[in-house]
Amino acid sequence: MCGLVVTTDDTHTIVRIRGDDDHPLSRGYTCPKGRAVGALHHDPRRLDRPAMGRGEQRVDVTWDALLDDLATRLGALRNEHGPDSVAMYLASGSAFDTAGRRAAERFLRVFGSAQKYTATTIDTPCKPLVAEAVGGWSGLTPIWDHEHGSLLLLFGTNPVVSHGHSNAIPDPVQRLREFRARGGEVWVFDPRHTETARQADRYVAIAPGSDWLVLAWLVRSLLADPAVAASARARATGVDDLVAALSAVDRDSVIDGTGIDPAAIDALVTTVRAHGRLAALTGTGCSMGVDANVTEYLLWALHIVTDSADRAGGMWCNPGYLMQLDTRDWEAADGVPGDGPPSRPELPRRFGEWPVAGLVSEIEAGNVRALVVVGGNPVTAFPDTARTRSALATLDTVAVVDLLPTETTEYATHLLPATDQLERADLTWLLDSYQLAVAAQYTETVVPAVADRRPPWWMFASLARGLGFSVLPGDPDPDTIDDRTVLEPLVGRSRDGAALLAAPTAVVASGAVYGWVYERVLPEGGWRLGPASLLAQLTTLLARTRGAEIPTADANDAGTRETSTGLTLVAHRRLRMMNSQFRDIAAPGAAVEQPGVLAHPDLVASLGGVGTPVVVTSAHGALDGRLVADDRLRRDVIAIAHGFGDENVSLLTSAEHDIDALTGMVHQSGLPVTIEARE
Ligand SMILES: Nc1nc2c(c(=O)[nH]1)N[C@H]1C(S)=C(S)[C@@H](COP(=O)(O)OP(=O)(O)OC[C@H]3O[C@@H](n4cnc5c(=O)[nH]c(N)nc54)[C@H](O)[C@@H]3O)O[C@H]1N2
Ligand SMILES: Nc1nc2c(c(=O)[nH]1)N[C@H]1C(S)=C(S)[C@@H](COP(=O)(O)OP(=O)(O)OC[C@H]3O[C@@H](n4cnc5c(=O)[nH]c(N)nc54)[C@H](O)[C@@H]3O)O[C@H]1N2
Ligand SMILES: [Mo]
Repeated sequence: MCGLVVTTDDTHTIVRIRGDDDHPLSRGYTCPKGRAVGALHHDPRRLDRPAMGRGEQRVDVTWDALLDDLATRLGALRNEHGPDSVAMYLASGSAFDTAGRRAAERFLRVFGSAQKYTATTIDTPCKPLVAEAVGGWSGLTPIWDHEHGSLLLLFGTNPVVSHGHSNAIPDPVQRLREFRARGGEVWVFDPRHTETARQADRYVAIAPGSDWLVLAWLVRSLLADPAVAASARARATGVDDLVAALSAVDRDSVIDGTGIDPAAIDALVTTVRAHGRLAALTGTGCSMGVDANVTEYLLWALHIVTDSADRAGGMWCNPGYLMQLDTRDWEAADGVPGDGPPSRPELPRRFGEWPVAGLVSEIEAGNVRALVVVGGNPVTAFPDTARTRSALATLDTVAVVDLLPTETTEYATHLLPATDQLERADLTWLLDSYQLAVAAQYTETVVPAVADRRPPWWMFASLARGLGFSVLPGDPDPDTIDDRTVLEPLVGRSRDGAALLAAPTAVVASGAVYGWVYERVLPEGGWRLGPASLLAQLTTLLARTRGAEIPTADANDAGTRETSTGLTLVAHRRLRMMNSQFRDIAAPGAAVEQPGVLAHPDLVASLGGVGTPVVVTSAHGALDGRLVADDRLRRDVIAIAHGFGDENVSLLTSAEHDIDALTGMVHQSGLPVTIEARE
């Protein structure tokens, strides 16, 4: 998301990387991962040659040999067991490779397989779900109107480290400072006093899993004003259903359930009323929890009730420089999911894919016999690590497209070395709707590809030809074209293709635009504020709140020396990593992140001090780790970042239990855990 200036010498060695001062969105800023792409390019462990076989049997082969063998196997499986015997997992590493991602998706579609899996259902399916249920189209991504807004509420997101969840926020500290310098007010709700909380006007140490209660109280309080309710009815259907459901929320249960100081709750309601319009964003702290869908639903309700949705000073939806969503007509979707995969019929099929939670059982059941992984690391990312590993080991064909060896490439029977960010031309296609402006960037190849690394679009185009079909328009011979040829049709359909190709950095067509969602997308009658499935989940959460307790700030004071219960595990990101990437690659002279179980210093002391080896146990598994003191955390919370190999937090999650019924999302944050010192 950040513009980089890369300096090379005449041997194509990367000698320097810095933030691009002329980039209109990142303005000279880049995070440590950006500065490390040179080290990634030159890393001696990089996959340089196609290889086949596992373990001792693995040998380097030619591209022809690998692609012939893979095409023969996939073709035979399709004939014998049907196209659904071949599955594909597309993940983070493919999200920033526009040509490769599109070619891989098209390959699977034309091959005819329904077995498509992406990282969405282990990250954030609540967002497309709610967009579809409330707005009629899953592709609506609300973006903070940072130039015109005056109030920003952040729930379970830490953009100073992550640079945003579904909003791309490069240069986050400066952005927040500018917003506040113009009179903007920022509130951060997080069980950890985060790097972002340091930039905020108000920090609220909320109990994990209780964001929905704050939002429920806010929406209820606002709708209690008849004038507000009347204006909401003019924009939305279902307002009265929502009001009825929220009548069960009272101030005391909100204070109890969130652990928030009553004065802060009242101040929040007053602040929201005073500002009128606002922007509120969530991240994985909400999207990975039990209350994910309800939180997101109430967040949308808050925007709609305050007339902040698709309006200046609130949230806008970015139609995109490349996709130009505001020039199309959309048919409202009904939100009804398709059936799950045969071994897990209860899992919902949404947005053309099945939840990741179903892939391992599909392999175990013998339905999936070959897996193609494109830029993903299922062994660290999927729930229930041991089961994922065993399932992968049983497959005769696992093709992995990656840059580096990972826990997952151990299981590869076919290893396909890809070109990296500096070795390929690219376009900000999947970021199009997430940007803070209507903007895009096209970049040429910086250095030629090293060794036998190839662009993934070339791999899928060649593989398709071996199977008798094509994934590229006009069926060109992949050996005769380059990245630019593949990207040109997308450039040509953009707002101004010539400007995009000519610009040395990103081009901005405009800042926030409003009103196109009302005009083009909204179903008859406006927003839908009373979708039955979400109201039902809200009602269930409310019933649970009145029946049982949610841990509050000091619930953990009973922690003993050896064990501590009443703890909740939360998810968080690390500055120098991107999931499992960059955990061992840094810019020259910089350090890499170390794994650890983050806990409040009092808890750390009660368990034996910093560095004590501990076992963290959830309902589904156990993890061995070492204690790290973090005085920013609530006492009843521990935090473990995702992406480490041995101290892998996915040892604690399950593909079978704790799955959201509407999305198939694996619960990865807000899990009850215990922790004890290891002997
Ligand atoms: N540096 C870096 N950047 C990244 C990534 C990375 O690994 N490293 N990963 C990328 C990816 S794939 C993603 S999905 C995004 C994620 O982007 P974010 O969601 O912004 O990042 P997180 O650090 O996971 O922020 C989650 C926050 O939620 C808090 N939290 C946990 N539980 C709760 C809760 O119940 N309620 C509330 N209110 N807060 C809670 C955590 O303490 C944490 O501060 O980041 C992307 N950017
Ligand atoms: N328990 C638990 N589980 C989680 C999470 C959590 O917080 N807790 N977080 C979840 C989240 S938010 C996400 S997004 C998923 C992430 O799940 P994944 O996307 O599967 O995980 P990554 O570790 O990002 O793997 C990306 C892979 O792509 C490779 N890669 C990098 N660049 C390229 C490229 O240009 N081309 C190709 N072909 N490959 C490339 C990298 O080397 C790496 O192996 O995990 C989820 N799983
Ligand atoms: Mo993610």
